[in-house]
Amino acid sequence: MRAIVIGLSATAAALGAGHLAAGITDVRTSPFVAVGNSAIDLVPEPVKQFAIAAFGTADKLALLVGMAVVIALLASAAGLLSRRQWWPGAAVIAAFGLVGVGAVVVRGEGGPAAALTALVVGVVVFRWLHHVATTTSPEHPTDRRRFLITTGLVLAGAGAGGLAGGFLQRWTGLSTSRQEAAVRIPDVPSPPVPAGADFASSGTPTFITANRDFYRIDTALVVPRVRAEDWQLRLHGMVERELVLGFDDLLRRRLEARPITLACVSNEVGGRLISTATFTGVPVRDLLLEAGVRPGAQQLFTTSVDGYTAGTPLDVLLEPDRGALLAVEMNGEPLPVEHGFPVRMVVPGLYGYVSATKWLTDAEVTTFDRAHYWERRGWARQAPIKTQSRIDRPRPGPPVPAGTVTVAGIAWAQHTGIERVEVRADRGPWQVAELAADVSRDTWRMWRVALELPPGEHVLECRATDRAGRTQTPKPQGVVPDGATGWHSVRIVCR
Ligand SMILES: Nc1nc2c(c(=O)[nH]1)N[C@H]1C(S)=C(S)[C@@H](COP(=O)(O)O)O[C@H]1N2
Ligand SMILES: [Mo]
Repeated sequence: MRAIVIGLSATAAALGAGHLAAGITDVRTSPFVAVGNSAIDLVPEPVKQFAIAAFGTADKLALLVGMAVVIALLASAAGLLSRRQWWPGAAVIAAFGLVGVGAVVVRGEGGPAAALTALVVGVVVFRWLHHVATTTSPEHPTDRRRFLITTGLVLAGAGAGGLAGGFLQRWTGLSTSRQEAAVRIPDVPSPPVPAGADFASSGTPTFITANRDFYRIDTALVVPRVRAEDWQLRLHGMVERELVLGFDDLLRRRLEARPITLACVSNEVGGRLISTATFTGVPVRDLLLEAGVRPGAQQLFTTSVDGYTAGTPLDVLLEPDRGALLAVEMNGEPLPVEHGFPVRMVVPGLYGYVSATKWLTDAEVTTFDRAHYWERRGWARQAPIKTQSRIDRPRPGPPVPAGTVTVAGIAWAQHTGIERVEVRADRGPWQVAELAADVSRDTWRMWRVALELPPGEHVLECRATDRAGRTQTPKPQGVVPDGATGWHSVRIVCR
């Protein structure tokens, strides 16, 4: 009996802690829900049909009840396994925690923090209660009381944690808001990405970066939580008509979808702060024309809910074919919270810090007199993305077989396009690389080339030339104030 109580209490503590951690840190679902969602995905179609037929709209409830029963059984089993030593039961709880971590990670539903918290709390509490139970005797009244009080405290804590987590999640209501936004955002056809757009088989990234792999840069200690229903944008300043738009007002306008490669000015030569997604949103130009930009205005000064600011030149935003968006979707789903839900800006061809304001809430048409966040900290006011390239394979590491070595990587020159990539080994002659299918001048371009390399150490270098005829300068420059330059080089050993 005590054994079962221990198993159930520790599991309750784990779930409560997981729920609380999800409420505090995680932006989508608690580990319990993630496991449930995975169960839904894993269940074979006929069983799903049966469940829907049998339980109707209560099928989700049936699943949750079913899960609760399974968990209670596992928890009891964990307790019973541990009548002598503490660790077999703890191992069962840890295994279940790992399933939770796996479910969250595989589904890309935010970090594993909440599930890990649940795992750790479950194991620690289990060990603790087991210790209390084995050092007290059920016959002795004070010992009995001590065990009951400890268990009671654990259960109360679990309940409070679970309630607080639920409250936090409802209070911010973000997951619901995102789900509802997904339904409200109209389907916008985006140009299909052709099959040969990447050389992932040769070691380049995939052409489209999955949302969970997309690089992330911001100054936010805690990710701002804005529900779509509460979102508002004020477009004001040097305009004829000030616009105040809610999320649905935005959705009533013309939406476009297209792949865009974002890059961070802090990306070192060879760095990873570059990713590509299909963004869906309202053209910034449409909104600027609607508001009517007054003569003399120079920049669109955008502010996020957490006070971050960026300044984007109006002549860029007003170019008829620039394609800057107030984006609401990234790869077909509402923006992930950490990527700016519900609305962010993206401007092809400009580094993120001057253009890609996340959690956007204010846009002022103004002059360059107003300095934006990074400009005040010594970075350039204007920052077009520099033509660059990177070697992805081979990378320094264990020796690779000598002979034919395929060198592959990426090149980018957003809004201009890549014309040519060349690669050389050991300062020998440049060899022109094969380019992957051309998708758009606003996205990166993958390349590869086969080099003949004898055994020994080699230095590989690459350089890109864009469609404006500019070849990457070999001159190394750091990321401050407007982006790094220089050729990416990789030292490898062939054997
Ligand atoms: N609100 C806000 N928006 C921001 C930033 C920020 O710190 N806060 N960082 C910018 C920078 S420097 C970059 S490179 C891009 C990164 O966008 P991502 O995190 O979606 O990749 O967002 C931009 N937008
Ligand atoms: Mo950045």
